[in-house]
Amino acid sequence: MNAQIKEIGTTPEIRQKMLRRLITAKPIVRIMESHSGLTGLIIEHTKVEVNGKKEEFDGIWSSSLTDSTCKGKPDIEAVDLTTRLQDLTNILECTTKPIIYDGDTGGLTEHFVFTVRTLERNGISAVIIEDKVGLKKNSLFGTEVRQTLATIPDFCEKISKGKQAQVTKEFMIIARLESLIAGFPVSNALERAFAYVKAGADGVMIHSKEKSGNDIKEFCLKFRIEYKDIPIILVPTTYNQFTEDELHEWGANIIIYANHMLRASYPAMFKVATTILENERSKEADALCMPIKQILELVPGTK
Ligand code: SPV
Ligand code: MG
Repeated sequence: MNAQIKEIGTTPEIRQKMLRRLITAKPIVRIMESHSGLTGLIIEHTKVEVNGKKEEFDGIWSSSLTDSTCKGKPDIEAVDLTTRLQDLTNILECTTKPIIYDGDTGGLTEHFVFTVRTLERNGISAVIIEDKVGLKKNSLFGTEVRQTLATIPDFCEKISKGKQAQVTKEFMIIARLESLIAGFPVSNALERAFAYVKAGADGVMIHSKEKSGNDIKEFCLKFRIEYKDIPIILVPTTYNQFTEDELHEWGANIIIYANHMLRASYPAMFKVATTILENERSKEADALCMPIKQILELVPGTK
């Protein structure tokens, strides 16, 4: 049945609803970054069997970092929604899994309400917006760069205006807490998280670049005392020694692998480029490349 649905594709409505269903049905919803139709296809179709259990990705992360990097632009909200939607459309065309959109700061509240509707119309399940203001810099810089937090009332207003603007019941606005990234303690993140949930946030994403994971664990355990059911989203890029099961024990619902498709492809492409330059021909690069026959058969309908 599932395979049949996949073959005929999906509708924006069916796709959008799927994320909430997965959150209810699964201990951990596993999301992988995609920045192109091709990476979308990998996420859609890759399946493995571990100890007799079939594993696959549940959905797709549309990352501002990888969308920007692919365009040779810095991750500072320089790539606008319209441009990002072009790539997203390629992903929508060849996948059926739910999509979470990285909305950066959400921009001005007056603009964010339009972003919400545009994403909904395209069948996106959720947008995550982060509580920063000013020129946004990637969170993984931490305090190396200026990271200015929004005031709690301002960010609450952005969340509640976004919730009022949405047309469907299912669309989710997830509040991303940047307290730990900006050098503030867990207590600051918790205070904000509680306020954002009261303002209508459908979930919270707590981010950190600390490797130990202690700050994230403390946040999750304390947040769960107050809210049993509000989804917690984690992006374990730096604290990736923990398994999904372990993160679930802390209280997490969604795990996002935020940049791995892009980080995997760049070294592979760079190696091929340097190998061709070093040898002044491509023969030595053959071993590093997919066979021609395989690329021709990769996308159905190419023949
Ligand atoms: C992204 O993928 O663009 C993110 C996650 O926002 S991070 O890069 O870790 O800030
Ligand atoms: Mg981002």
